[in-house]
Amino acid sequence: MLDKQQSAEAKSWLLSEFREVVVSGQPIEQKEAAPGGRLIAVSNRTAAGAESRAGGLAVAVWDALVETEGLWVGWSGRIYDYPSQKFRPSHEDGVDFALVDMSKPDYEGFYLGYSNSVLWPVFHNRIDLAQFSGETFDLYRRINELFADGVADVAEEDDTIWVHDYHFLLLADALRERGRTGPIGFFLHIPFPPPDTFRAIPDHQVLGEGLLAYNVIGLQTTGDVENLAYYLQSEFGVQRVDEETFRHNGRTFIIRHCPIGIDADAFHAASKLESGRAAQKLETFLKDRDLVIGVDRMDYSKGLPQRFEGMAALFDRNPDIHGKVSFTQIAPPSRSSLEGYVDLREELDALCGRINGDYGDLDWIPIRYLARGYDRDEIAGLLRRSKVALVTPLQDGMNLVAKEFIAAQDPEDPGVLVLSQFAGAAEQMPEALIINPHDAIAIADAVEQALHMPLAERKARYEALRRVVWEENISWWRERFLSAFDRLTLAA
Ligand code: ADQ
Repeated sequence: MLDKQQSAEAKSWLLSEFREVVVSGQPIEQKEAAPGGRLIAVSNRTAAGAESRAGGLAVAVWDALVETEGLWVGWSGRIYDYPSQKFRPSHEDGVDFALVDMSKPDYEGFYLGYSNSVLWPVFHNRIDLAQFSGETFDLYRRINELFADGVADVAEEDDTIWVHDYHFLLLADALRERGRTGPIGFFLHIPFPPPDTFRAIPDHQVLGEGLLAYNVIGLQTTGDVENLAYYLQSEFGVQRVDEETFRHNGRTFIIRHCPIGIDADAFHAASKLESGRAAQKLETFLKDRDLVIGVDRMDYSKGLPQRFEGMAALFDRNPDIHGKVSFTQIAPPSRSSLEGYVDLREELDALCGRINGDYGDLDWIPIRYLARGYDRDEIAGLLRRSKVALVTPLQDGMNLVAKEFIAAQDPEDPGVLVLSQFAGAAEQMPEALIINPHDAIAIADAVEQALHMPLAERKARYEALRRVVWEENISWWRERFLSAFDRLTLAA
């Protein structure tokens, strides 16, 4: 069984006493948060099995739970023909898990359907790609209830439940229906869209009410906070008490801007260790050319075709760099059974072929595009070897690759980050070369500027970016989110 005692010892940063939550002098709710409460993370994908620790969410939550010996509730990653409603306990490298298998119809309706064919596109400003359907919404709601049952089975009232991402907008509501009054927080890894974009979802009010059942909501940027705040105020008459404190129906909750960070020390160390291996592997292909790199999941939000067009514009306008600069894009396919993703793959294949055909030579391939994953350490080494990183999503909650690129650099000879104004990271990283990812010429100009940037300017930009990546790292993020629960008490 799950070892609650063991997990309980490592959560000193959690709520630690009985509390009366009070705002403006009025008691608004009674909450029991006794010593012994632990952290329970809930997310669709977990990091059970080392091979699954590559995605942004997996990496961030794994690091947080390892440090605190927490419990992680989620999907096992397995799909079966029969329904499964039992969460199975397991333990791995200091973290307890409770995992559930999914039936094929549930996976298709909940994960591929509502989560990734409605919420993902709408939240990334692509209403045109959304496939609204009452049927998949019902499945979404049912899986949120299934998870609520799983969490209710393992959670004590004094545990802090930390729910992750758009798959579980309705989880707190379902837990409240099951009688839970203890603290529940929610962190959204993707952007929260402008209110009218969110309103395009036929069930937006149910989702909005679902969010109101959380005590703490964490979002990546101040823009996301304003979008959600404005939506809740205008749709439900929620009252804003201060920048991050809100009241509704006698309850108080916090919406806090919590930009996610990385383990900068670990990434930096890996990049130093691995840069030799990366150099060796790249030698034949790269020779003494400058490397421009992109590392992304293959997703339409990442702006990959636009980035390829930007590189084509660079080669078109600068014949003198032919043979001297190479662009490598690493892009492992994800959600590849969905239409938008199939189209993207075809578009990238065609673009890459065209650009190499137009500009390449017998001894030079302008664009290398690798549709596969690499381990984190190898990515760290590659980022260190790169002169320029292109992080140019059309919309992105944060984008960890931007921070990883900075963490990987040699302080004495740092590379230059070209960053989309629509990545959440742009708010914290204004010293990058900020561009509009829809503008191929702007991308080309920024890469040209980066390739010619004097060392002193590269160092000055790097130093400013380094500060934020190290100071606002993964531990800072976790503490910033969890300390919002204390703010509920302090608001008295
Ligand atoms: P993602 O959309 O997955 O995450 P991102 O933030 O870039 O995007 O994180 C990707 C992670 O996977 C990085 O750590 C990166 O190094 C790794 N990765 C990418 N390509 C890889 C490859 N080919 N092989 C191995 N590893 C690879 C979501 C949101 C983001 C938000 C994160 C965290 O969409 O906006 O930053 O969650 O909150």
